[in-house]
Amino acid sequence: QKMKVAVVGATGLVGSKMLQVLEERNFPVSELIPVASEKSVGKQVMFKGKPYAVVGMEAGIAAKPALALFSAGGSTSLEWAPKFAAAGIKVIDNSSAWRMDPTKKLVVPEVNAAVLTKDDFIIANPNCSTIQMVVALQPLHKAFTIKRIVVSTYQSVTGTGKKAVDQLMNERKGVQGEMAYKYPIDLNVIPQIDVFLENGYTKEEMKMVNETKKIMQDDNIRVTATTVRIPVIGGHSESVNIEFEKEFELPNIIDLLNNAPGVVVQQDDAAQLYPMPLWAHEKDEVFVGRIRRDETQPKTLNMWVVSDNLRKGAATNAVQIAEYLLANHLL
Ligand code: 11C
Repeated sequence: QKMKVAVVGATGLVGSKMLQVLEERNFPVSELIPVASEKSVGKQVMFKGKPYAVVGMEAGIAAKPALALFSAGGSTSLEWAPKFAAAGIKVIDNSSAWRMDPTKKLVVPEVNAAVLTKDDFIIANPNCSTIQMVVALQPLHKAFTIKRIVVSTYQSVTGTGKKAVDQLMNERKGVQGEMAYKYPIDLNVIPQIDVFLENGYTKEEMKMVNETKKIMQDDNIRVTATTVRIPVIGGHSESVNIEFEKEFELPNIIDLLNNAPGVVVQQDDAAQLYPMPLWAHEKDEVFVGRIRRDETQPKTLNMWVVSDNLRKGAATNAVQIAEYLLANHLL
């Protein structure tokens, strides 16, 4: 069953990754419709070796795709996703616009794809730092019930977009350019991702708190987060401290992670093997290592989780949702 697929925001970092992932995973696209804002209309994108001209929003709807993958920012999504949906087009949206809307599903296929039904016309793709964490946590939650999570992130500049990658590269070359951040990012660490909220946390931190509970379908899980930008490109890293309800044995944890869908354990202290963005770059899996007991309190674990934020954290997760819809006749 081949279908017309629109990618909205096709010229952005995540949009181009969506094209790459659709192609690599051989998603059955009969015709690609790259959609973007007016200033990108007429540009070309490449898909399966062929150039496609970028069209505007109205033309994207008029082309009647079965599916639209959106990565065009929250306000575009708020305005346009309902218009696509009203035309019978299934939208998988990578922005934060619909994630916490109780009428919309927030989906990481390894964790909660089963919530999807034929009636879901706007499906939300979670934040990158949340996705990689819940993929690693789900099998452990099932077995030992998570009570509390303390997470600190080390996030790639690609999460901000092309402007931030340019800032880092310009700084490395000593070239003056436009700043994506208020401060230099090269040779620096910025303990702020997105804007500050009234409670002193950033929006990114509260996304990790709220999205985790919604995806894992458990409001009792307590989550506290510190999210940090570092001068890295290949992916986001996270130090995660997890307190469980039940006692566990370490070999059992490693066994569960080894068998978890989408997870690769990289752990060999003697060989100094652990996950790093350098290796996670351009991979679809979530890499977990440095798995060890927190010796300061019972039933508590520390681990290190790394994934390519543009792939599993964005494009791959969206395409996996589309694959699930297709495989389960929900399109
Ligand atoms: C970052 N996590 O690394 C952000 C990017 O809600 O989809 C993705 C923001 C989002 O800056």
